[in-house]
Amino acid sequence: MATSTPGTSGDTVLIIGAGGQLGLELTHELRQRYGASNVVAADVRAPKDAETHEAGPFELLDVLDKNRLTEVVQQYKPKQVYHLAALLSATAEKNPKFGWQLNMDGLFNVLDAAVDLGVQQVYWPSSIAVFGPDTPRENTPQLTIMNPNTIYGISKLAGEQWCEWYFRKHGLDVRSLRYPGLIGYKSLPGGGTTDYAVDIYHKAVAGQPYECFLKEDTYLPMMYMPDALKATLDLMHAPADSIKIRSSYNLGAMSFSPKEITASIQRHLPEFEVTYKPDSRQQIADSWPASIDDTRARQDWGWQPDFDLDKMTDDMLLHLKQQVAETAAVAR
Ligand code: VAH
Repeated sequence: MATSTPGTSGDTVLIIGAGGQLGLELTHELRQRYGASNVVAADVRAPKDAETHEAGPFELLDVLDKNRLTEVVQQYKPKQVYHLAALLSATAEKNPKFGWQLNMDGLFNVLDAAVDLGVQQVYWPSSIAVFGPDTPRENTPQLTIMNPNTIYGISKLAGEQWCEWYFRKHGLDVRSLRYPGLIGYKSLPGGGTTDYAVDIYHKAVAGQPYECFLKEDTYLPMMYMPDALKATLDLMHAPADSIKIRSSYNLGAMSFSPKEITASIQRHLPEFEVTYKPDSRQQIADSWPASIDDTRARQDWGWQPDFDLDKMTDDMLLHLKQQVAETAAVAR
């Protein structure tokens, strides 16, 4: 089935969870590419940033409300739906039953609406959280032992299998990536175990010390947001017959520890200090891979990251310092 590129003939794209860390950045990126009026942002609460609200259409949508979801899909007839709404790892551990409900029933509602209402493509993010403590931690393969021990990871692993089932049984073109920890300057993360790697930059730019909730030598796979956006759109634009994995692709860019990101920041801010006070998120981090083998993504649809740790740090600090200066100018 030929799929038209959204935004060309006025085709629309719907982003569910547009207010989240990835959703906000993906909304901005897609609006630049397809035209703001063709990208509908939807979230359970009104967006904090004016751009998402003012630049293009916004709909209040709780993805657990099937009738409201049907209403929005029938109104805009999107060619693509990006379903990003979920509870992340640390939050879901504190609220496991709702975490399961939102991550699973939300996905079912979107998959069913796509099949019933003729949505051409669905994107759904998975995570390295699908791996568990007995998964090989170094260069974790695409196919390996998968015994996640967080509700978030269990829901993402189950979701991957459901996406593959909807592809096999209904022919739905649903695509997915196992994101590593994502780091960006445009939006604050919410409830992730990897979020220390965002918080640390904000503290450094504010001239404050940072107390890290993971041990200094905790290696985790990470990715700068521009690379995550590039991978997502490369995957969604790839020809359908090049997508050989319909559960979810391993995706990697770099791995680092809190000690290494601190040293990277200190290249610019030598006075910056970090202390370590591991909390419950340490156990989650210890159950995840240290590095990812994403050979299949590179082979099937040409994945290639652009950012390493120091290049990300240079860009993050540049933009965060600009944000601080702009905020100060407005305050004057
Ligand atoms: C989390 N940022 O920490 C997410 C991500 C690999 C981690 O899925 O829960």
